Parts: sequence; structure tokens; C-alpha cells
Amino acid sequence: MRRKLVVGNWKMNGSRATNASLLQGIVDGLNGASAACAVCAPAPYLAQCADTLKGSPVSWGAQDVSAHAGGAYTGEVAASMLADFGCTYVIVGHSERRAYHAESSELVAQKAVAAIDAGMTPIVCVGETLAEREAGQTAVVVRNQLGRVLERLDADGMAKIVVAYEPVWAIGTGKTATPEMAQEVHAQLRKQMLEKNAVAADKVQILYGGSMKPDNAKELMAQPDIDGGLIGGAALKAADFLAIIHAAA
Ligand code: 3PY
Repeated sequence: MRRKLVVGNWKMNGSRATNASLLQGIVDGLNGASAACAVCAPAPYLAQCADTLKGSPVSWGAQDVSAHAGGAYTGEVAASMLADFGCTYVIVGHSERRAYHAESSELVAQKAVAAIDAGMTPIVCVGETLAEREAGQTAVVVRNQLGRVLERLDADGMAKIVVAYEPVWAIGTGKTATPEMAQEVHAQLRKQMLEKNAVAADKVQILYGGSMKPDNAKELMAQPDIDGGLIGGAALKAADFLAIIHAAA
């Protein structure tokens, strides 16, 4: 039985003041929720998350990581640096990074491995564009994206990832995949991992992302292969984020 996981992707939002009240609001409203939860904050605020969330059930993570171990890579943050002060999760391959920073699936795979090697959990994002869906290419696109990561991992490594299916057409648009559409892709991703190792595949949490909100979260997370959510805008309001966490039975 996989535990549900709800992760907030704050993207490039926040300030010390707004983060402080958001984090406190989340901690205060958890009330013994059964789902695990985490927030992925912009890099300058990770230390604030580490301090504020210390001793709480809320984990925290980064939104990106370098594929390199260290050295002359101006502006990059190494996995060992994140791990050094207690980071749990790292989002890799979000469609905004693939689109605006030309990140290839190969680079995403290297980043996932760097995170695992440093003892963190990569949240590997996959998803098709609207044009790819309309051309009937969803299955092949997400299979290739996940495949690049899986070919670098053995079964133990695979058990250490979280996968997030985020259809690009549902990100920041208010459009959401129906629970059936999302489940179809999640089941396919699970099957792809099963082909590698059944025991490990059964452990991997597959999150849905793309305009998950309080009013659609329950139905999405009731699907057998939807193990939680990667939440964009709704993660910026404690009440909405908490409603999603509590919807994850
Ligand atoms: C969204 O829901 O907008 C996301 O991109 C979550 O990562």
C-alpha cells in the first residue's frame, strides 16, 4: 500500500514574510493528515524551510539541481549542497525547465541520478504537450521521458524515485486531465516500471500535476495509480494546499 504524497511546487513565488505564514499555516492545519507532504521552494528560501519545518511532519525540497558534482558551474547548486542541510526532495524535468531551459531527457536523467546519489528523492516530471496529445503521441512521449531515467537505475534506484505526470497543457491553464485520462497514463508508467522490476515498481509513488485543486483532488487521487499530487498555484495558499492534503485519504 503506497502512502499518498502531496508536494507543493512554489515555482518562482514567495518572500520571507509570505513563506513564514504559509509554512506556519500548513504545519498548524495538518491535524494528523494521513498523506505525506512537502514543499519545494525557490533556492534562496530553502534554509528558511529547513529552519521553520524542523521537527514538523512537512518535508521540503528544491525545484532543480545540477547534474554536476561541483566546480566551475556558475549559478548551479550541487546535490551534495542540498543534502548537506537536510533536503529531502528535488523536482527534476519540470516542463517549465524542459521548455525554457532546453533541458533534455538525458540531462533530466543525470540530475535524477545526482539526487539519488546524494541521498535525496528526485521527483521526475514527465508529460506531453497539447500538440503531442492531439497527435496521439502521449504514450510514446512519456515512455521515452521516463525511459531515459530508468535506463540509468537498477531496481533499488528505481524504488528511490517519485514520478510526476504533468500534462503540459494542464499546467497553469486551469485545465485538468480527467481522472480517467490521468489514470490511463499513470497505469502505463507503472507498467513500464513493472517491466523492469515488479517489487520496486509497486513502491514508486506516481503523482499527478497540472492544475490539481481542492475541488478535483479527491477524485484524481481515488484512482488506483494516482498516489498524490504535485501542486502549483493551489500550493501557495495554506487553506487550498491543506484541503488537497486532507483529500488524499
Ligand atoms: C502546476 O500544477 O501548475 C504545476 O506545474 C505543478 O508542478
